[in-house]
Amino acid sequence: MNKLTTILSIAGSDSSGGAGIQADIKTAAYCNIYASSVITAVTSQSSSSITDVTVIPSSAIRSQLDSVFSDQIPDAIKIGMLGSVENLKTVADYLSKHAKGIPIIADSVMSATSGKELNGKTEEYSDIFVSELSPLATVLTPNLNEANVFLHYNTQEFSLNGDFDATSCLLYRLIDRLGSKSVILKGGHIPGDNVINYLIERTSSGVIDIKSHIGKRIDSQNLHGTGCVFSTLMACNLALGKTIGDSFLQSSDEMQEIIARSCGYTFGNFANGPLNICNYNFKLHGS
Ligand code: PXL
Repeated sequence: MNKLTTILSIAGSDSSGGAGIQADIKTAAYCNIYASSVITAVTSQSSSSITDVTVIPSSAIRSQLDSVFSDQIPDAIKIGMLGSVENLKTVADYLSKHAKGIPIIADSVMSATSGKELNGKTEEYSDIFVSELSPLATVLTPNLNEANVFLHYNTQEFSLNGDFDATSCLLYRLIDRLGSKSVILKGGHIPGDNVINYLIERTSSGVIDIKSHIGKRIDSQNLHGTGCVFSTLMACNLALGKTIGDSFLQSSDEMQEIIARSCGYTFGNFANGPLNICNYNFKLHGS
């Protein structure tokens, strides 16, 4: 009998169900891939705010990892919110010993849309992320704000404005600083009529390759968890053995489709509502 294809999500819980581990498991289900999970933190949040973050102790992170790996080595690993520098160090140490050759997709999530820091002090966390975790990563998926934090720029300094030379320059600096095999700069926060995602990759021949994916910007109030979904789509596509370049193009297309089908409802206080990740025929009140 054949083995299941699996991904592992190492991430925080979002009580609103839109982001974090809840989004990751739904995304894997949408891709017909089995997901196991290592929970790093429990957030109390609604679609508009986070009121509490309880960080899971690193001993429990290690024992969850041991349990998952005792069954089967995952085909790809997605890393989201880790909650603390200690958890970051624990995960990096574990994966450096046990995950050689497995695609690792690290979403450099630093704060929620509300601005709340998700991993303790962002400055300290991002520097240790760069020294310990990002060199292990196959793909990193920062948005423009996170890219600026990694490079110690302030956000105003690097706003891009669709300038191709400025974008290439930023991509080269990012991959150089982060030391990962590739970096995807997500375009959602970069102003413009289109959303342009960029991939910069060190290829096996040692050449640096840049690809872009251009999608139409969709006006939606339901975008909570988009970053989590995108990085999990990447994990699923890599778990299926696709190249980084093909996974990038396919995940960007899938992300567009998910956002496009998530516009026709409201949720909660008309804040940042959730996505329809699984293409469910959601029941709506009053229809
Ligand atoms: O989207 C970033 C993110 C990741 N993980 C968890 C979150 C959030 C944002 O709210 O709550 C658990």
